[in-house]
Amino acid sequence: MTLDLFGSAHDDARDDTPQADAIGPGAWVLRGFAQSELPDLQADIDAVIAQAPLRHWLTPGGKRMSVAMTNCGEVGWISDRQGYRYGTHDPLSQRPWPSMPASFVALARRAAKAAGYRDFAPDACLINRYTRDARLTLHQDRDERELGAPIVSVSLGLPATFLWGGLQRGDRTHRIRLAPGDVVVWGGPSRLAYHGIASVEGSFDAQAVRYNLTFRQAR
Ligand code: MD6
Ligand code: FE
Repeated sequence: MTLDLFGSAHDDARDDTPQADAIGPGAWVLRGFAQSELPDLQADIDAVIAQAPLRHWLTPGGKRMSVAMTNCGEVGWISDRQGYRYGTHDPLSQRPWPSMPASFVALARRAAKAAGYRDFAPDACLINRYTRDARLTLHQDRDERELGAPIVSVSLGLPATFLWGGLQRGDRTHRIRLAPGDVVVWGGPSRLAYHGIASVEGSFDAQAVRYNLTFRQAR
């Protein structure tokens, strides 16, 4: 299910973006939306990682996640034996998470607006690094207090296959290829849709990775 956007209620998306694919009610893939900013975003990612290194969280069940993660913003997403939650401090350093770079905030707000969500004010940005063998199984993003705000997800680096399902775990899933610069925005009736990353594309460069920035209004 990938519908092109022709004169829907979301005129902003049509005006501001080269291509917006509706993938569900209130859910859009903004193709190439962050394309021109990729080098600047990567530099800012590297600066955050220098302060708060990527790490592999344990799931509550005790499994090491294959995706490496860190955070910036007022709160960061944490997983360990105690469960999933948001916290103001990096458990590795006991220091507050690095602040969210201005470039991140501006992009997230612009993308949310293009998808019809005004006044998006992210307080959490999860940075995910996927090597070629990393996966993220189907899940809902439901640890945030403000479920009225959308999720904004930005892809950099290697392309990946995004799984997009419905509100029930058993609903059929669609496979959507995400290229660097693509931005997915989901909110409204799709805010609790199941999603995941099935695979990351290979590359001749063994060092190549995919990064994903996920913006939320967590508290
Ligand atoms: C993606 N990421 O990488 C989508 N959710 O394109 C997620 O859905 C996600 O990476 C929760 C925690 C980490 C994630
Ligand atoms: Fe997610």
